[in-house]
Amino acid sequence: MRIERSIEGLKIGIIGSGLSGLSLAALAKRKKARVFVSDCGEPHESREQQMASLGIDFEFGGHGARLWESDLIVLSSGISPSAMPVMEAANRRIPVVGELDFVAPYLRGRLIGVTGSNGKSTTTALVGHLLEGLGEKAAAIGNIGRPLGDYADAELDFVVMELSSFQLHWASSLAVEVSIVTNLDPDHIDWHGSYEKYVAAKAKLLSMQKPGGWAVLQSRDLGFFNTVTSVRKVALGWKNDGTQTDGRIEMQESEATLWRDGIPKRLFAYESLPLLGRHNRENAAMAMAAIELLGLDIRRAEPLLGTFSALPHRCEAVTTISGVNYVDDSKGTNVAAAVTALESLPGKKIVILGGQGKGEAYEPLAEAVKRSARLALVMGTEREKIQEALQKAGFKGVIPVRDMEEAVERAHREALAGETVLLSPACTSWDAYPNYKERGKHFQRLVHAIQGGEALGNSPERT
Ligand code: UMA
Repeated sequence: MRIERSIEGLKIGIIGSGLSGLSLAALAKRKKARVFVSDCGEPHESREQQMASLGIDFEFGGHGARLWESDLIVLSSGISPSAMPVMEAANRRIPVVGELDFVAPYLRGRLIGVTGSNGKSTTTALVGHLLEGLGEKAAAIGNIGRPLGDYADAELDFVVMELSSFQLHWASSLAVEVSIVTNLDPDHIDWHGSYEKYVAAKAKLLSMQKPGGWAVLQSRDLGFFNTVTSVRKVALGWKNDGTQTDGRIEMQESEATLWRDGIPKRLFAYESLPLLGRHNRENAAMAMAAIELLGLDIRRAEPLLGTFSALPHRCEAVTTISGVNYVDDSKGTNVAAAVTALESLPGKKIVILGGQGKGEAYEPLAEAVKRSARLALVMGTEREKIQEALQKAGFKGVIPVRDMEEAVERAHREALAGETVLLSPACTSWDAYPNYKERGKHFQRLVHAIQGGEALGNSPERT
């Protein structure tokens, strides 16, 4: 359901008081609705202060009677369809709307939507960086950590949105001009119920798109989008597999080229890109293709790639100690991301794996670990499952550890010069941390403590 009319005076209940919930609440308040935020989690001081300062009523610790008086319930980004308040709202026939449908009517400017299993934050940030560098008023927002509601009514030329499968699941209408699906691999299976449903949520980005708009996709993923015929497709591949699409991105030896109507146009030379790995070349090629498809000047955009830096916790180089590189890829929260990190960084790895699982199979991870790691330190609630998969694949270097502190301490003791200690857990952080950023920061603090000569027992506490 999309919100088309004024919400002034409506009783709006917001589920969740995290980043997206607070932003939705502030937007509803600006639009003069009567806003009530309901969060089943523990009371949270800074959120309470923010809501109080905006004159927004709230509750923590459950979803109580006042929520059920709402005329409309709006969901934070990641609320599951099986969550209690969603079921209860259905019983009580209270309309429920997701974040995108609630905010989209207030977004100004040309819309670009980016989704995918991995690389979507980097690609979103890169498109935003290129647009800004070209002198456009642009913002890179959404799942990247900048909640959509904050950009309602902002006077922008371009809005680049990173969209999660959760946000897309709840969306019914979002007419982007160019969509990018960086890649599709299993992720969030527990939330969606199956890989097919996860992919169907992602495919909605194209089916909601403006007819005649452009979609930039991986050649190998085209099959998932067969039923969407209203948009023109550009398929990316490292080899021309002969697939017929409206355009294609050819990833060659040293540069990426976009072909349209039989005419090649160089997107960029790989040497212009300061990011590591083949996956980042694909992300950059998709971002540059979007710039071209929007009708902007890619010749002027190419040098701007050189001033783009890797996002934090995404294959981020932390430091080098005695010839050992420490790399923080805490954002590697699914198997495909960890496999990519393992395979795109040079040399042998000591990889730190584990956390909370998402219902994924670990066999592909085990194969990648076997190929490019010497040791794997496994922790968290998925410890036994990952250990079992690695051992089954015949990998001999599995070491179960208690927590991050023991993992870093052990990795430091075992690593040889020239090797890389890589945190790329293939799991979420939610069994031990509020989010992947805190997990990454904790890893980095521990590494810096070792570098400073501290014994890890005295290292700063996790926050
Ligand atoms: N809650 C309820 N009732 C429920 C369920 C949850 O009250 O039935 C409450 C929880 O107690 C919590 C709040 O809802 O307080 C939800 O908080 P959250 O931390 O899950 O979400 P936000 O802080 O709003 O952050 C969300 C995105 N999180 C998710 O989709 C899980 C952030 O993406 C996003 O950056 C942010 O909005 C701004 O748009 C994070 C993420 O992990 C990075 N995304 C997933 C991913 O990238 O794989 C999709």
